[in-house]
Amino acid sequence: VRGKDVWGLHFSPIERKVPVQSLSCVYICTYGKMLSKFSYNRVWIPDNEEVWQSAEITKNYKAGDPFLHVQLEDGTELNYPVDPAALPPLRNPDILVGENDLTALSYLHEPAVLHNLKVRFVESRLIYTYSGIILVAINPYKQLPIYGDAIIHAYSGQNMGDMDPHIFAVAEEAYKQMARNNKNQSIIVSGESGAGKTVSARYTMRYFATVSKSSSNAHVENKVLASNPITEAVGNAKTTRNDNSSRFGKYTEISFDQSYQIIGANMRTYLLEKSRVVFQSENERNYHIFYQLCASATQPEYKHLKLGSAEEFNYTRMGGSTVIEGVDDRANMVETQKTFALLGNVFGGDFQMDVFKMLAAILHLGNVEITAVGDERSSISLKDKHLNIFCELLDLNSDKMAQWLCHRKIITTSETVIKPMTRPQAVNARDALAKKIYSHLFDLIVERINQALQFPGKQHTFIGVLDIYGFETFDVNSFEQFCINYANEKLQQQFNLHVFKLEQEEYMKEDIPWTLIDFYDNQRVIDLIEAKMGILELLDEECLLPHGTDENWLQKLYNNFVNKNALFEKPRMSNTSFIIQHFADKVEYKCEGFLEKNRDTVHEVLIEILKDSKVCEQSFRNSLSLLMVTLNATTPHYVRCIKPNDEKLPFEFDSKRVAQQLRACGVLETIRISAQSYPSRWTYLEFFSRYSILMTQQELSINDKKQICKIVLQRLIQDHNQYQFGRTKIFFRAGQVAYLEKLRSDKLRHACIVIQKSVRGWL
Ligand code: AD9
Ligand code: MG
Repeated sequence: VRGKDVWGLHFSPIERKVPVQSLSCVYICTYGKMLSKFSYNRVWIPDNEEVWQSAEITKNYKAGDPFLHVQLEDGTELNYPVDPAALPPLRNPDILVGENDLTALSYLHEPAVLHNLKVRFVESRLIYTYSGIILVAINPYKQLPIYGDAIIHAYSGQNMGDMDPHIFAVAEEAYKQMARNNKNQSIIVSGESGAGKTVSARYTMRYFATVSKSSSNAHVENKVLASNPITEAVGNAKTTRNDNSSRFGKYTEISFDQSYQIIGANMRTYLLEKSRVVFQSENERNYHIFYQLCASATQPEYKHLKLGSAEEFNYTRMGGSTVIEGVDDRANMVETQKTFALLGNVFGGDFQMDVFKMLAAILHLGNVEITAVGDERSSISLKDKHLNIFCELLDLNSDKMAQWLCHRKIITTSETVIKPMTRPQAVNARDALAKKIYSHLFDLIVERINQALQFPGKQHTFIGVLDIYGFETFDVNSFEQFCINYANEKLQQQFNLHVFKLEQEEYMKEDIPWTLIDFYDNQRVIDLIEAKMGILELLDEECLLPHGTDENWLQKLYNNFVNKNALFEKPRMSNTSFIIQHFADKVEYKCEGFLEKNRDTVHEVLIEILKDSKVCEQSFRNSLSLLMVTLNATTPHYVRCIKPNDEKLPFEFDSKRVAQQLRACGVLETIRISAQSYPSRWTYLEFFSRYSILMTQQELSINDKKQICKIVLQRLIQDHNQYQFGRTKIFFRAGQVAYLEKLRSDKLRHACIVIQKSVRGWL
């Protein structure tokens, strides 16, 4: 038995099976005086700082009273105003606090979930907790000794419920289900920036690499793991929220052969943040690889790139600071090169040099001086040092380049006109080119990684690991947030359907009549975005109009949806934004730039098709629907990462921030679904051992334990809709276990008084 005092005890499911009568005697004798504390008339009331605070009801509440008489934990007594139709949520009995599965709580609501996570994280330093089929992972911001090979081996082959919650338990479950059912699996990791998605995804991959090491292909698992530092070098950057923030989404499929050994991997990437190549906000950096390269500029092999310190280039110095505390860019360049080498021939010397040339070319392009010539024109000197290096590195004609950057070609039906561009237009064109080169380079690297991870042998099954941006909302939200939030709506829907299906299966297995649960269905938001004449179709139409503008498009949205679709609103004070009620939160989007960014993707497709006529990933929308098809064909496993505070402090729990994320990542939604069905499930044996104190001698004399449980429960809870008897388990509606616990504690208290009296008499 762990815990500080008897009322703060944490029982794991296994410990709960200890015959409780024998323990309760010890409790009663030792802690008899504390029993009066053991009551369930405690509630949660909203609190500005902590989101919720605990309060004890000090006077019986009569139905309809506008006040609840409560005492706060600091002793303050108050008449708390309540809505008689919606009384404050009840607190769970202490025995349930610290549960390693949130859905085992009897009262299922936000304060209960928050409190449970806080107790585990702050007091017991446990970062992992289940919430039904979700693993909630709270970022500890501290290296913990829980990821070594010994721990991997401890989880290998074990059942999820027998071990403490862990990212390795999820990986093991996916691996086991793949082998048992011969079915592809997915691990879907989500959470906001800095919450720990990439770290979690890496650990799952390390788990597979360790437990399913290939015996025939040497180093295949090392190569699979090597794909992470490479994609992080070119796709991660320092942001104000995370020093190593992934600026793209990634789905890595790890392939296994018939004996479930790793035989390779394949990755797909989504929505690389291209704008970062040419613009970084204060205290942010460009992609790591640029700084690694600049830090190595003086090395002989990079001399011809004519680079210098990152301070010398517009594209790397814009954020103010070019260094990250604790990060040695030069040493990391050595690591990047080693990883390239590890990946083999496809990352051979020539290819590496091409990559570095392109990266250096981008930096030089950013330093090309564009001067205004009057109000209408701009020009670039043919002597511009950076223009010449740029062209030299990419083997381009500098005259043409100077001309092309400052002029644009307009083709009409009758003629082709060359039009000069203003300086801002030319700067824009230069930046667009830089972004284009970088995204091309990124795709090229991903393509090569995929080549390097193909090995002989037929893929039998795979486990996909999805590390994607979570739902986001900022002060100003644009097209990028719109795409990310749309992707999250799709993932949430897929999640809801999956939970629904699992519940159904469990009920069937236990021979319980299936009652339909009212699910929150986000299909209506998805329709608003993607259906015919929805937001995206109107956007595409506007993009095709010769004089289409963001404002005209927005006007069409207003005309089509304001007062017609409850999930769409026009902000009162703005004519340039719109609000969507997402499953997680309301988000206000600014329309500026939507057309250009949407066109960009379309335009790029055309270029891509022309270049190598490869029809794939024509746009984010298509790649998203492809991802959904893949995910739907796999058995999903969910990891929700939570960032506990914004200061990156170890084991600091900011309740407000956590509550906000629990709402946004669907954890509370699962809780809501659980609360509507039968959240607590006890085997007959568990029920028997815990509640035999409530059984009469006559009931206990019956031979069949299952029968006893049924009789007792029918006597204790008259409303038979509050539980169901399954084949091996009893299913309880929310609140019922708390009620049984109260009956049990009353009985214990009574027993305690009897014992105390007799002990006193005996003394
Ligand atoms: V982003 O959306 O890509 O900006 P992530 O991926 O969610 O974000 P990341 O995994 O990069 O966050 O974690 C951020 C930092 O938190 C890491 O660099 C670690 O310093 C820290 N972290 C995250 N998880 C753990 C952990 N399990 N143990 C210790 C952790 N530190
Ligand atoms: Mg990340």
